[in-house]
Amino acid sequence: MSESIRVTAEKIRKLQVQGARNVAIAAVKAIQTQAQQTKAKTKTQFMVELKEAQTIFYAARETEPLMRNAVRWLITQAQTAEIEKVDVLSQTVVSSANQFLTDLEASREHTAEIGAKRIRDGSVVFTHCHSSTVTRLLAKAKADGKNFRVICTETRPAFQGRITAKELVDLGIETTFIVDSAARTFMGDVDMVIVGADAITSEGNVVNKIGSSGIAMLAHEARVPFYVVSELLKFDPETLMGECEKIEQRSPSEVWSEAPPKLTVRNPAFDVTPNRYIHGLVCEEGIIAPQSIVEVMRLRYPWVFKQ
Ligand code: RUB
Repeated sequence: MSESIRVTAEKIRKLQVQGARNVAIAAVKAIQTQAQQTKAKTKTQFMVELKEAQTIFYAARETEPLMRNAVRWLITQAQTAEIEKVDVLSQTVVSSANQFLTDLEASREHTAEIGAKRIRDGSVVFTHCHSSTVTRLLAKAKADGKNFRVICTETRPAFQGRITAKELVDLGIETTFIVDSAARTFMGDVDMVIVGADAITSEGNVVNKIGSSGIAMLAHEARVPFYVVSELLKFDPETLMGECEKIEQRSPSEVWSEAPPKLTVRNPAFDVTPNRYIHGLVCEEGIIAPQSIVEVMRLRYPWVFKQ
């Protein structure tokens, strides 16, 4: 296995690279590096290397369909290219990876432009965990001259909310930081909730950081619109075929490193927010009903359905 794959997968596993987009970008870049440094002599050997990388990345974090879709797309580009020479195949993977990253960036920009229009002057926005897509949207709203405040959660047990808080403060956005369990206390002060996504199922349910579904229910109770902002490629095509999105179970030691030996500690990384609690899915195609995800995917990314 190439060093770039091993090192990157380890960083992803340890949350040194976190958030669905960053995970996907890191995997794409590592495969690009592997393709550049390949020792394969034939197309068959080259494809074996790519498949090994795929297995390793899929296992690194199991609730990451954006990464899986990205890796699968790269492999298909190499597989279907009528090219046998390894150096030309390598160039194909390198340029396909560049194209994927450029398109992903363009999607985020467009999504941020669309979502920023929903931030009202003088409003209070609530967010949970760290989503680079949410931060981008808020940065765009700020750049557009909107004046708003943000309440963000700490996000136990790995404290990703601190990344959000630092980024927002650096952007000059007035930000209040709370522990996750204070969400209901503050929901009455909030005009809208925006969270990111790790996975979107065929029914339009959204998998995101643990606690998101509870926050969605609190928002529902307080009649506060709950938006999810996400690239469409976080859709998991396996869910259309009956699979449930797997929820990554992380090490109990992240919750309590010196827990009493007989105590059971559970640490699910994500939960599922049912579509009925989601006001809108903000994506590169606009603000859509989460239930329309399959239809929109078939139009925009038909290749996702080809296994
Ligand atoms: C991060 C998380 C984020 C999504 C979206 O969880 O749940 O909301 O991944 O992020 P973790 P982005 O820290 O466990 O990876 O918008 O950056 O893709």
